[in-house]
Formats: sequence, C-alpha cells, structure tokens
Amino acid sequence: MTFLRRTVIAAAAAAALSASFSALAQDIKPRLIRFGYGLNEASNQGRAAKVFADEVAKASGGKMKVRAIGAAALGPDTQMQQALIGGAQEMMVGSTATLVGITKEMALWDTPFLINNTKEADALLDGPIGDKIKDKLQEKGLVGLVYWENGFRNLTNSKRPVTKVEDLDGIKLRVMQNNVFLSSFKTLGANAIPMAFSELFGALETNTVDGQENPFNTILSSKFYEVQKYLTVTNHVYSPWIVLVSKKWWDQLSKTEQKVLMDAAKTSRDFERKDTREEASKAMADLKAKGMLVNELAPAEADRMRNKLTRVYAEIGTEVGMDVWIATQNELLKIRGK
Ligand code: TK8
Repeated sequence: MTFLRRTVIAAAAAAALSASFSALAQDIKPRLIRFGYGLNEASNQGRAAKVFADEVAKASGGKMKVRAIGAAALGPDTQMQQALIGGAQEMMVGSTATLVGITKEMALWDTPFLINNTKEADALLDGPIGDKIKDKLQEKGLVGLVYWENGFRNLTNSKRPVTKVEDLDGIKLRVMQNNVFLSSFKTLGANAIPMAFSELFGALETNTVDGQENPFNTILSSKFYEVQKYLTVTNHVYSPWIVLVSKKWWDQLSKTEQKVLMDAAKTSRDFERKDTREEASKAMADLKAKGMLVNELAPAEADRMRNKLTRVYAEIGTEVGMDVWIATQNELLKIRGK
C-alpha cells in the first residue's frame, strides 16, 4: 500500500470515527435513571446494580446517570412496577413472580422443579421462550431487558428440620405475592402467607411467620440466619429476576440511549450470574458457620412433593396457555439433548 493510500484510509477512518462520536453525543441527553431493587447493597442484586450503573455511565460519557436505590427504599416490587408503568420511576430489577398480576405468563417461571440446573436456566431464559414471555410485558407498559439469576430456592424455618413433606404441616410460611407459590405451599401442607419481601425479616423476627424460602444468597445477604434455625436444601424452583424499564420513558429515548441501556443490562446479567453462582457455591458452608442446621431433601421426598403438585402444574398450564406450556417442555428437551 502506498503512503498516500494509507493516509487517505486513515483520514477516512478518523472522520468516520469522529462523525460517529458527534452523532453519539447528540443522541445521548443527560438522563437521571432511578433504578430500584429490593435487597440490600451488599447482596448479589446490589453488586450487579452497581455494575449496571457503572456501565451506563461509561458508555454514555457520564451523561446517563443511574441512581441505584436498594432495600426497597422505593417500595416493594409491586409498587415499583406500578411506578414504572405510570412513568414515575425509570427502572427496577425484581422478581418475575410478583409480575403475574400484570402478565400472567410470568407464572411459567414459578413452576416447581421445572429447571434442573443453571445451564438449563440460561438457555431457556435467554432463548425464544424467555423472550416471548418478556415481550408480553410491553403491552402492559413495561420493557423487560434481561433476566438475572435470583436462584434455586431453599426452605428455612424456626420450628423443625424439614425432611419430608409432612414436616411442613402447619408451618406459617411466607411466600411471594403470587398464586402459584401460594397454592403450591398450601398443597404441600404449609400455612402459606403472601407478604412483600421488605416485611419479611421483621415477620420472621417477631414469629409472625415461622419460615420462608429463598436462594442461599438471599438467606445470607438478608441475614435470615439470625432468625431462622433450620435450612432445607430443596431447590424447589429456579427464580429469575428481571430488569425492567418504564415503557413510557423508554419510548422517549433515542436508539443510541436504548442501546446503552440494553448493552449495560447484558453486561450486568453476565456479571450477576457469575457472581451469584460463586456466592451460592460457598453459601451453605457460610450458613452452617453462622449456626444454621442444614439438611438436604432426599430425591425420593422431592418426588413425593412433585406428585402432590399435579393440580398446580395443570393450573400453571392454563395460566400461561397450553401453547407456551408445551413449547417450554419441547425447548427443555432440546436443551437437555445438547
Ligand atoms: C427482592 C425479592 C426477592 C424474592 C422474594 O425484592 O420476594 O422472596 O426472592 O428476591 O424479589
């Protein structure tokens, strides 16, 4: 290549670059983004919210500012969802389970024992089924960007070790504000009580409820070990979190701004899943060291639970639609075959 040609190419490349920079600068306005979440700052949720905020700042040259607000300071999940729909808040991350009142198909993710491991979770959530359910939110005024991992849920209580389904009898168990969880645990014999997460620690402390179920990470970061003695490793359901944007607000953004948020959401998702899995793999030992008595539910007992839940499975099928239900089973077969 001649010197001249090289110079011309370099100049053209520089011009293109600066053109795209100025286009970028015009396409990004100063924005303040209130990003609410339910757990505390020192949780997997809090750490990933910070990664999201940093990524948005970096990609927008500091113009788009994410103010991450944890510990349900902007309200519990259901309240934040309404604030997003109304346009009074820009973003949040929360449980898919509390979205069923808005988009009933979200109940798919509440199916007990649907997902066996994180490989299946990632493939299902990031694949066509996950997208289809996420996109249903749009008609309700919400834009779902990505799924984060809440994790496989386990059971804690202050009464007794749970080694078989009969041990749940009469245990006052907090569940999320969601019909599948409510009817699953009622069917299993517990006295299931729906309650916002933000009220849970207090309710456990005052024995308003005897127990709850959440992934290892949350039992640790929310210090449930201070008020719960028994931990049963049940892995009874894989819970996703979902990063949400107010559609009212999203529609006012430029394509460039939307891309900044989407890219940052993906980076935060990859960080969050890795971080959550690392923490979860060590958490059982940590919880034992904090004084919890841990037992693992025997596979035969998990089977007995699953058998008792036949009616609940049928209810979920009706709720999400048989087409989605069957497509999910087929997708899982495909994922498992890989
Ligand atoms: C945090 C909740 C939590 C969920 C629950 O806001 O409510 O038990 O597992 O992660 O979304």
